Order: sequence, then C-alpha cells, then structure tokens
Amino acid sequence: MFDLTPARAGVTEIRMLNTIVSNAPKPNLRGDYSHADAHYVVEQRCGEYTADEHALWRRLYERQMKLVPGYACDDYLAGLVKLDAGDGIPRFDAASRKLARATRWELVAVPGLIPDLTFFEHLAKRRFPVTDWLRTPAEFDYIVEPDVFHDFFGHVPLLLDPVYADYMEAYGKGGLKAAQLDSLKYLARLYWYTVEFGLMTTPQGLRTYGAGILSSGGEVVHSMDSPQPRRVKFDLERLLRTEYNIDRYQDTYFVIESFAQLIADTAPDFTPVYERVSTLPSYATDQAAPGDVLLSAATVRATAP
Ligand code: HBI
Ligand code: FE
Repeated sequence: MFDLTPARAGVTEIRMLNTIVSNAPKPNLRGDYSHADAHYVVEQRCGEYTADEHALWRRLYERQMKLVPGYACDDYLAGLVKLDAGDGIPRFDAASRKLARATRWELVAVPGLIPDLTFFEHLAKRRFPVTDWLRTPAEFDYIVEPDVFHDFFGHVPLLLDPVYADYMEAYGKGGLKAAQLDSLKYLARLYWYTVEFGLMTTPQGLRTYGAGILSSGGEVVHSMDSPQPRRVKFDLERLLRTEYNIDRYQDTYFVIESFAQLIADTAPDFTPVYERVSTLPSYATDQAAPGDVLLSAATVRATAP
C-alpha cells in the first residue's frame, strides 16, 4: 500500500477525487461543521467545554485507566503516561507540543467524522484529526461516532511512538493511493483490524494497540479474555477479505507479533493485492478461513492483568 510509485495522482487530481468521491456534505453528523476550513479543521474552543463535560472526561479516563494495565501494549501505556490527560478534556495544542518533539506529529481539531480522503491527507502530513466534542453521559459505555475521548485516549498515545508514528503516515499515503485504485473498501478493513482493533502477542501475553478497544469500556475484556471471538494470526490477504462490525464487538481479531512485522507486511505495493482480493469472495465477520492460525488458549491470556 505504501509504495507510491505506481498510480500516483497529482494534487489537483486528488482534490477532484476528494470532491467527487466523498466530500459530499454528510447529513446527520452531530458536530458543528459551519466553522470548518477546507480541510475540515476547526479551532478547539477550550473555553466552551463545561465543568460537567470535564467531569465526564475524568470519569471516562478513570474507568479506562483501571482497565488498560495488563491489556494495553507497553508503547501505548508509555504514551498515555506522557500525555498526562486525566484532569479534564485535554488541550490539543499542549499535546501537539509533546508530539512535535517526540515524532513530529501534531493534532488538529475536527468537528467529527470527515471525508476519507481528507482524513488520509491529514495522516499523510502527520496531522491527526481529533474530534472536538465529548459524548453525553448517556453514552458513557457506548458511542457510535468517534468523540474526543475515543480519538484522544485511543489514538494519541501511540503517536508518541516513533515506529507507530511512521506507520500512521504511511497509512495516510496508502489511503490516497487506494482511492485512485478504487480500493478504499479494502484499506478501510486494514485500518479497522489494526489501528482500531488490533491485537499483539508480547512476552507478557496478548495485548492490544487498537484505539477502538482501548477507548471502550467493554471491548478490552471481550477482545482479550472472552472465549467467543476468533483471534487469527495476522495475514494481509485474509484480513483484507474480512468484513467488520461497526455497531457491536468484533467477531474476529487479527494478531500481529510487533509493529515492525505490521510495517513490513504492509510495505509492498498493494496494487496486485487489491486486484486479487477483488476477485475473491469476502469472509463474514465470524467465518473461518482456510489457513487461519488461531491463537491457543494459553497464548490468549498468558498473564493475568
Ligand atoms: N474522520 N474524524 C475522523 N476520524 C476517523 O477515524 C475517520 C474519519 N474519516 C474517515 C475514516 N476515519 C475512515 O476512512 C478510515 O477508514 C480511515
Ligand atoms: Fe478511531
């Protein structure tokens, strides 16, 4: 995906694609898009967060902090400590200063979901879009759209890790290319099953680096302790052929051995891979595939939290 040599479009072409493919106005999104610039960036108006919202952030943070030790990978936990964001909804400018020093990333505030291509353009420039609003108390356990808690707590800690930071930039560039190859559907699966819901084997046992898991009150335990889901050793083509659930816990998780492995396995040009998988049927979310290497019960939770 990340080798950009073939099928590289000029900036104008990307702009056009952006407008045609997915920059149509998105109805039913709850953020305020009226102040957004052409890249969907807004100012984070910190003064407008209420005391109740800061208190809700602290409750979300405390719940999750109790949950993640023993489940999150070490690089994530190290980043979380450095961000020190437990006091209330964090300021993106302060976090950006830490990121700039560590990995040359920065955060930009966005009103919520943004078009795929705009999202990839930001990543390709080492800018991570973070939603500026917080869920309501009724959504404490479950929220459909990404909010500031998911985006910040789930995604930002690993952006302090140099290896992962490079993967995210490469993913953005791969997204721009996948759009031209009409293969965004497949690349979105890669994002889903790695950046959002990825698991990793470590010397301490199974851990997660996935933001969707790390910011969820229930999926941390479901993904790593429940006997229910399939945990399959990472295999690129198997993953690209697998559908995913957007409104409930995953039925299948893919397990990498290290970020280095993930980067190596996703470095080659995806053009022939997209061509091949587009001729093959997709797997249902809970379907077994020939060649699946499943994680043994022993590997699943080698160490209790
Ligand atoms: N917008 N704000 C925001 N956050 C996302 O995670 C996001 C997005 N737009 C598109 C998108 N994700 C998907 O295309 C991913 O597959 C990349
Ligand atoms: Fe996310």
